[in-house]
Amino acid sequence: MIDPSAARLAALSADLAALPPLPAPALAEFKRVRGHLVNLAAERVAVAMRNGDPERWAAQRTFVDDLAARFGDLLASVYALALFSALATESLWHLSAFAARGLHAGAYRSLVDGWVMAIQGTIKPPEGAALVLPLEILRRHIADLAVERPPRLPTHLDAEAQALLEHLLAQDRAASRRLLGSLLDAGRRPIEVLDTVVMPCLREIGARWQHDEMGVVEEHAASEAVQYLLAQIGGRGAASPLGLRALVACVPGEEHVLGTTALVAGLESEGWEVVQLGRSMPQAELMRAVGKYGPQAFFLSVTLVAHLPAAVAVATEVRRLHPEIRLFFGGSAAHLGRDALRPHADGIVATLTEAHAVAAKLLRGRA
Ligand code: B12
Repeated sequence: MIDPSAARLAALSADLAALPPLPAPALAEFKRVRGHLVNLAAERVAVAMRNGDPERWAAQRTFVDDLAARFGDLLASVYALALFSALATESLWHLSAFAARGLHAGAYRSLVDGWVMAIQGTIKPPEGAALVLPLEILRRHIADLAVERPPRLPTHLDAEAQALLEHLLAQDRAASRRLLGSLLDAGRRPIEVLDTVVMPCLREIGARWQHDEMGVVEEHAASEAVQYLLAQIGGRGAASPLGLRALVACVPGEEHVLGTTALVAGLESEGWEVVQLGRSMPQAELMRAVGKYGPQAFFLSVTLVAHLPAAVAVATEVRRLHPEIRLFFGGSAAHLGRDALRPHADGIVATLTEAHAVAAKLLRGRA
């Protein structure tokens, strides 16, 4: 098995990061013909894969069609925000997903080629050439990045997290409640227990499902059991209310909501009053919620790089209409896209504890 060594990934990221932002006419052209490009790229990859491995193609065509379209969403984000290096990490995910379905790196290369050909065939130079440049760099590195099995991101579980995970997997709610209760009764801060014990379990459950180490039933049951615990932690309330109100939501398009549910529990345990909006809703509705609930802090979650332009758009609008609100981003894409988000936000935060600490400090400092 070839492992994508950190050095090779770093080399590709560095090559991509060195690219200059795209000229405005190239961005405008891409935007204008994007729908057409998706169809063309999907057709190209279909032809290449049908010729190469007809059986595999027949079995996986829905998946490949979907990824060809999502690759377009990713490109739109990467182009608009000059986030070229994100193509490296995202391609690792794609290659993993391909490998998990028995599709080799050559199939992924044909997807990238499909996009190169679609762009070159539709958008004339110099715009077309500027748009394909990052894809050509990526293409050269695909063999280096290819893995036979998806890379397993390490999850660190200490003894307490390990014990909780076992209770969650055994569907032993009473035992998981007792374990959490004993940590909290011993004086541990709920938000810290969330960051160091509960969240690592959630990430491990996600990783096991993703790597086929656990079935969808078990994953759902364990994730629901975590949500049950999260509700309990938040519901315990705080010793003293902070007198601060937070709004917590996913950016438009974003369906990965569990991080926000955990954040809500953590903020409540620190005395925040919280309104949670859950998964994706359109920007206009988010803005309506801001007007209606009047939060002092607005926490937004973004997991997929493709949703970063929507994140920037919401942030810009909040800044314009409600400059007094403190705005924070979290979630994996927020960290990849931190350079694009930072000018529009008060902070990009990694943990629940950091989210609370940074926001409370800014708001109380102002009061
Ligand atoms: C569960 C899951 C789903 C569920 C989500 C259900 C739900 N109720 O949330 C469903 C089925 C809806 C889903 C859908 C999709 N998913 Co999904 N999903 C996952 C999975 C397995 C777990 C995610 C999770 O909840 N983890 C637990 C949380 C708590 O961890 P976290 O997200 O890292 O968040 C942490 C911090 O970032 C923080 N946080 C998050 N937000 C915020 C915000 C603030 C302010 C703060 C302070 C902190 C914070 O909280 C956590 C604390 O450590 C991951 C794989 C994985 N191992 O992560 C894939 C994964 C994220 N999904 C992925 C994909 C591709 C998709 C789909 C596109 C699949 C498809 N073809 O439909 C769709 C996209 C949907 C959309 N439009 O958003 C990819 C993303 C890869 C990539 N980089 O592109 C992953 C990595 C799987 C994979 N390898 O392919 N998914």
